[in-house]
Amino acid sequence: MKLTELVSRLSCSSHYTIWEYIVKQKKGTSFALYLRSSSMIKRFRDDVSQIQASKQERQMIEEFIKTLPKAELHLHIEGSLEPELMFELSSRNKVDMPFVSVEEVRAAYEFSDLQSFLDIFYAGAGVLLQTQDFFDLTWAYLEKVNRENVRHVEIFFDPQTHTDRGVPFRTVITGIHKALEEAREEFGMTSYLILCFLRHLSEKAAFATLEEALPFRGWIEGVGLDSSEVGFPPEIFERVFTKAEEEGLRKVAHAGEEGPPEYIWQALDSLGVSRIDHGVRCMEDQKLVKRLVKEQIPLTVCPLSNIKLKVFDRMEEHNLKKMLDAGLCVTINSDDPAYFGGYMNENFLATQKGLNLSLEDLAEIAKNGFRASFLPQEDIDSHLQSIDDMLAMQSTSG
Ligand code: ES4
Ligand code: ZN
Repeated sequence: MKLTELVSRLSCSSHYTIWEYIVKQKKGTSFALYLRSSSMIKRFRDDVSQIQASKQERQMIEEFIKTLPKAELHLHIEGSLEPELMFELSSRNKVDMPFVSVEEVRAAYEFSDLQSFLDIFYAGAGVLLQTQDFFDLTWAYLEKVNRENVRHVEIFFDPQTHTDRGVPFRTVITGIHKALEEAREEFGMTSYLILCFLRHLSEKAAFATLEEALPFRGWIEGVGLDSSEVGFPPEIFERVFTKAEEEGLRKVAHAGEEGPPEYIWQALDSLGVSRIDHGVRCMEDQKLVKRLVKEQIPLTVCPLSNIKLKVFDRMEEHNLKKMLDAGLCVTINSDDPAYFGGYMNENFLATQKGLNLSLEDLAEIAKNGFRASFLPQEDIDSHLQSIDDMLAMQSTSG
């Protein structure tokens, strides 16, 4: 550690007062530190080793998170549209944007709740028009998370956001699918695509979307339910989900992000989902927690999203650790990383820091990501084994 950094940290330390040490600045960059007594020197040394130890621990945790094999199960591909690509596509497609710079776009990402975010999110998706745009969007996400050691992804897409603007279903899915195929070849990354119905639109519109999807059935693993939650209970879509099930599709739904535990019950009982997206409000209903634990229904939690959308005020107040300790199958995901300030590793890091998660907690969460995935059991087992191997290495080296 540089002495400059140390001094700036020490000046925050309650052990020292301005009278106890003198800091002299030399040439504006380096510092000398004069300590007046031997007890102060001892205290100084103790503080130095404490700071160095906590910095080393932080680095070790960061390295551990980076190296952990991870699965992302809750990612809206339109939510990975970074402002730079948004600008590139707006000029390529000659679509007007109400912003003049990338900085201005980022500055607009201050949300008060889910709806305030969705308004901006749907506007941003307006630059996506051609197959190439959907390819570029998806490829940028896959390249990014490949560098974060994400080995498997299950990606949501919102066809209605595009078909309602006149972009054909085929255009959307072809671009996304091609990128997923390339990532499989180039990175060995596995993936599934999940079609989400927008719950602020009608049951009829959802049926029409499912019909449009059927010619591409082979490219789609499951269906989901997203968009504005409160006022749009899952049971509205019961018949659409039944039809999806008849087509052999898997079923998931957003529930209990802003909506009450009752919506989670409905997602389970009316829609028959095998996974709940978000689900953090389940903790308000102990009977529901019992059911989710017993059936090990996975919850795809998105910590940075929850902070950005004010589901919790601060990460320190997030209930993820309580959920984990209650025996729930909790996973960590990024939701809409371009809007919420972080991809997978940033979500793991911020949660670890806010809730003081142990390496064992982190490994368990990463394992849950694979357990909760739709991968064949033998693939799940091999990912779980690689995480166990990593933990074993850690305990021999640490
Ligand atoms: C979403 Cl965070 C969230 N919740 C519900 N629907 C969504 N679509 C995109 N992000
Ligand atoms: Zn979501």
